[in-house]
Amino acid sequence: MTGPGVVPDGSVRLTVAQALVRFLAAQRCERDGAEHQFFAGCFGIFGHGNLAGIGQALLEAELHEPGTLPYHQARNEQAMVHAAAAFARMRNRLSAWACTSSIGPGATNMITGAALASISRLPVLLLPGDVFAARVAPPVLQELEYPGGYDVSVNDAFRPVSVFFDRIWRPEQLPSALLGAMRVLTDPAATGAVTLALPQDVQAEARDWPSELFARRVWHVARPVPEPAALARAADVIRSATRPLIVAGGGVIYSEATAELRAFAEAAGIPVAETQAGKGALRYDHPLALGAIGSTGTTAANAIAAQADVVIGIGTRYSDFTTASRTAFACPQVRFVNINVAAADAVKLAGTALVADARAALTALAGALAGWSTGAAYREQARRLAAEWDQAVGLAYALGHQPQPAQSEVIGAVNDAAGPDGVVVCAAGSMPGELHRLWRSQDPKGYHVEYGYSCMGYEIAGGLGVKMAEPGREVFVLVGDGSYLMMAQELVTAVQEGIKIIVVLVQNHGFASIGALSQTVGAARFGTQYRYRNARTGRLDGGILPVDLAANAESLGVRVLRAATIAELRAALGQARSEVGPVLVHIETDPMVPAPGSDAWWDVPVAEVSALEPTRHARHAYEVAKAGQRPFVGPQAPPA
Ligand SMILES: Cc1ncc(C[n+]2csc(CCOP(=O)(O)OP(=O)(O)O)c2C)c(N)n1
Ligand SMILES: [Mg+2]
Repeated sequence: MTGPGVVPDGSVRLTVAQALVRFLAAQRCERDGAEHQFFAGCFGIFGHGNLAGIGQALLEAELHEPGTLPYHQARNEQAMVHAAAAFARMRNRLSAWACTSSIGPGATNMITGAALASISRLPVLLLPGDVFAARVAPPVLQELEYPGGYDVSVNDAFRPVSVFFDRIWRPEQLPSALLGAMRVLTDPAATGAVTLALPQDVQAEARDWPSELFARRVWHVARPVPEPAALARAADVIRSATRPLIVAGGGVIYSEATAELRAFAEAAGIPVAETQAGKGALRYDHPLALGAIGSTGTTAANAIAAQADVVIGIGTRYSDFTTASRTAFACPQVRFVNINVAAADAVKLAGTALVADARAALTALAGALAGWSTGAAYREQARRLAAEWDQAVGLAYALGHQPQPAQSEVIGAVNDAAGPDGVVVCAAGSMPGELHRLWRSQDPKGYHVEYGYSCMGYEIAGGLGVKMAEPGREVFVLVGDGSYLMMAQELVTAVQEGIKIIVVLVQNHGFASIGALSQTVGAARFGTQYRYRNARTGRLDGGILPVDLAANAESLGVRVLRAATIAELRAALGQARSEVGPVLVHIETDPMVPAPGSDAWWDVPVAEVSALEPTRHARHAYEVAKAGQRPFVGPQAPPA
């Protein structure tokens, strides 16, 4: 029998799993001269598909090289991927976590997390266990016997949701798979979920590895500069504008380009609207800040968008929420200049593409446009519209709605409690839209709403990841009752690790968001409330269910504070700040109070024929709105 260690020719004898762990611990990342460890650690839930391989390797690392790849337990595999994605987002994608799972259900539980990470371009490394490569006694427990081919396992379902996928059928494949994985994880244009599926037997197999495999390796995160000709084209388009608008997306924040954005906007006098991922790029009270754009946008941003002749998208993938399903940009001559590190995004809406890092491009554009500016009347109009909107926000924060408060008042109280340094975390339900419109953001990293996948259940797990990435900042997780019921179990992880998050649970007995949407499409809030089945009607329209989610959280070991009014909520948030461990604040709100909006559209097709009058009515409204949709948007002839 051979033990691990350096063998005489300089190679190292380790299992595949031990080699993998050692490799991950040696990876570093550098941008702008700052270098650090790339992997902060490894989340994991063990089963027969990973405990003897990766599990054993993590144990050895913990005992012999503590701190190199620390292991963290999670309760649910999907949640651990969410925590990893949130961590990466908070660190501007310069650090990541690995996630190890068993085979079968443990692995497929990670698929939703993988989709979220890939859609929002957040680096996570997934290490699902896989079926035996040797296939000597199939099927292994939890193996899908795919009749069409024995090389298929459930892990093939990771392929479409991963930006890189490989399965290590043989130990020799590991080194090149690892290099490929690292390249993608550290490339801002390509990053997302990277999956290395690890057959259970291969994980435990030993091999002599060249010691260079484990050498410290630095991955340099580039800031691609714009090509001069492309820069000139972009500057020409912008110079032709009289009513330009900047749409700041997540790329501005990941690139740490917010100072350059402000300088460019100020010099050129261009107002700035923000997507969900880009919110926080410019302080809410900056004179050029229009706030949220699109379906969940402000009246200010959407009024300017409707008349904009040039839209400068920076680090945005122009989701349907951003473009209000391609109705937001209504000027017939509107043209787009798209600054994006990913070429696929830069060409959208038939725009003039500027493939580059956001910071590099903004610096270059500022130079190319030096001395050029919009007219004073336009800038003043933008400032006035934004001020009007902020007044509406102030009113929504202080509605004084009785007997139960409105959700907008909860958002106002949390905004005050968060102050300039707190971070708000949310993902699904009615809160992301209200937060987008109403949250007064003061810091680029203070607003963390995951709206690429808008996955119910991301909130608490994501909050953990945010706090782990920025332990010095207070983290406020806003979660609806529906999302809490979907996935709240990582509260136990917070208790276990002593991770201080403040969860604000907004109880409204069902899906306020989907209920409201259902009403607009003529579906009468069907199936969106948590109610007993009514013996009389046979429908789910009985009394409210007797759930006590505060008691539920308490039973998991979390400190719970119950608030019935906004005054009590404010007091509870103050107390929560002084606690050391995780806290949950429970409040019930009235789901029927709408927050101020901008009447922007979102394309949700309505039944074309129906026996129901409200549906027919909704279909008519749908067709009217649909007529304003511009599926392609350009290219238009430049103004003469
Ligand atoms: C995993 C998942 N399933 C379904 C949806 C569709 N969906 C979006 S919001 C929502 C309801 C959310 O309910 P809750 O968290 O209570 O928030 P509320 O709408 O009441 O504000 C649903 C079902 C989703 N976003 N994610
Ligand atoms: Mg709800």
